[in-house]
Amino acid sequence: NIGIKRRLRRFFRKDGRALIFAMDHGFEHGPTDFEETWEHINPRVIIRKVVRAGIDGVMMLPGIARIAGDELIGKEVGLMVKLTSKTELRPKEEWLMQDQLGFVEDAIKLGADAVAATVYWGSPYEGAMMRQFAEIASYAHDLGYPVVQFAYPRGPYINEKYGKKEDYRVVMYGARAAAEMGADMIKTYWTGSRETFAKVVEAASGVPVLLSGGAKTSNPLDFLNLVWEVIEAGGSGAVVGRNIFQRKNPETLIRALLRVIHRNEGPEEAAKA
Ligand code: FBP
Repeated sequence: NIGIKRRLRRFFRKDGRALIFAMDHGFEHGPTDFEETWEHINPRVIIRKVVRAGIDGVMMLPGIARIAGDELIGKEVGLMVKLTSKTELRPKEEWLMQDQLGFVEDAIKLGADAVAATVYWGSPYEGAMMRQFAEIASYAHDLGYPVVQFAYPRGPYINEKYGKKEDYRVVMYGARAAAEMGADMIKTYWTGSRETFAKVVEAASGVPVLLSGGAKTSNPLDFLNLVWEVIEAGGSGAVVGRNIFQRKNPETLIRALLRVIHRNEGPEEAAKA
């Protein structure tokens, strides 16, 4: 499908890699995620910064795309609109479900280049999220739009059997399940080592696997190092939220991340440039 291929290229450079900024935290975690860098609660402010630093793509929910999507007009930056989420206001047992909050048509009207949805593999609500993803993907694919799966193993059975959600056997399983469902891009957790992440990439059988950033590291070099490991493992880049917007001046780190991702530079070298 040429539409899917063309739109994927709005995120991935010729090298097949991308750095994407994630900005759905005001919904998924709540505005307190922005407490330390409150000026970034205004999506225009942070989006201007990440675009200026050369980011490849931006991921947001439909409402923020309506508010600040015009910041991307005329820029070579892919727009990914995520169509599922959850708040942390709901009862904790329900945190294992993401619900649909918008439709493929909404994303298209906003000028999206891709749509995204989460599946918490292993959740008691896994079936509902699979159906949601299948509906979104079937419709988006018909119209030539790529679909990104945030493939996150999560749930009591996983903790019981594997000890943690980042165990590579479950992350690999989630990535494989996403590929089997027809995802065009997969975002998932770091598994703790290059060797294990390489297995996740292999299990995805050619569907690009991107790192889900995670909590801010106090030393930016640690995060650069993590992304470098992802690239060395065959990963296709990273989708990063807190490690970007929780820093007052994220441009320096973004530029260094782009050097690691697109120029194969090691973390120290990239940080010095
Ligand atoms: P981060 O880089 O801040 O982890 O952002 C990536 C992301 O997937 C966001 O899109 C989402 O809001 C957040 O992580 C969810 O994190 P979690 O469910 O692990 O708390």
